Amino acid sequence: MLLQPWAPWSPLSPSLPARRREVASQSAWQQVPRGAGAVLVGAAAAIRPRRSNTQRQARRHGVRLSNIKPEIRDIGDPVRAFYYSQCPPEDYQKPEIAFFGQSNVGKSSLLNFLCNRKKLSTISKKPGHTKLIHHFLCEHSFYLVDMPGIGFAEGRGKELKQMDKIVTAYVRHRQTLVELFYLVDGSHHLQLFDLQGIKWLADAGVSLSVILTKMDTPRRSLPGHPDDLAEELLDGLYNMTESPWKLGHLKEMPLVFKASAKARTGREAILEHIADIRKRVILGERNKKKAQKDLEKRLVPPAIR
Ligand SMILES: Nc1nc2c(ncn2[C@@H]2O[C@H](COP(=O)(O)OP(=O)(O)OP(=O)(O)O)[C@@H](O)[C@H]2O)c(=O)[nH]1
Ligand SMILES: [Mg+2]
Repeated sequence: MLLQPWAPWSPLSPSLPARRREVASQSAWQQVPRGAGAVLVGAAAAIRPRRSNTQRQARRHGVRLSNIKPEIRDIGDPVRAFYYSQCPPEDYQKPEIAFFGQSNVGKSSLLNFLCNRKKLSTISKKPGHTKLIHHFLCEHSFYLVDMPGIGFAEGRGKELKQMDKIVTAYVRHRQTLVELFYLVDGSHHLQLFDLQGIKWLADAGVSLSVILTKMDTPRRSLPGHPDDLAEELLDGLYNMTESPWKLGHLKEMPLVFKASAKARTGREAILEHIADIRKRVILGERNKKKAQKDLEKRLVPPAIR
């Protein structure tokens, strides 16, 4: 086992062949590579019976704006993916909200905390614990996605290379990814690595917010740490080289939330934000359908109307 540094935006990252869009829409079980191993076959096989069942449940539950509450009660079994093709098929009715950031920053702990479950996603002190992408179907209508960490991770070179590939593929190609939470360790000094990571995602066109984790750690233990890490982070993002915000490519700076899974703080604000995103997705879909209908009406010749 090696502790190796890696980042999807580093020049050492294995370059990813351009994927065609239709690959993502193929069924995951059709794409399990030969000899992928029992775990992978099992994970992919688990997707098949769930799909029709979930569709039926989603139809029965019918997602309406008034049904969307800042609470997560119903959570399905996770779909685990070691290869990108094993992620659940993209479904525009089920937007995805992902948790991303350095290994050990507290992604899995935060997901458990938000869902109010202790063992939904396993946690560990060792960096690089989560090696697969985990899709959790919540309320039959949206996914929370626990990602492998970036940065330093324990693992074999081959494993890390695959983690790099799947993270890059997911971030670059996932059409149903509506929001990505980039987690920053609030108990440490701000790192250039995180600023680069956020910039990399923003440049890739990912809609993102930041969560400062482990906010229970007393600030006094970090001499010289500024009072407000959130402000330091936003200043850092704005002032970094080729900042898309400073250049005017992006208008709004990311929202910054503060949370602690240990002290159980910051949950409500994040859940409210998730509910808002889900509402915006539904409204966006409605507007799209309405615009399509209006267009169709306009295209019909007046005599027929
Ligand atoms: N003090 C404190 N520790 C936390 C908090 N959240 C997580 N931790 C600890 O941080 C360590 C890593 O937590 P994980 O949730 O496994 O982190 P991760 O980002 O999922 O890590 P990888 O899966 O390795 O990428 C564990 O020892 C947790 O107990 C928090 O809010 N406060
Ligand atoms: Mg994890």
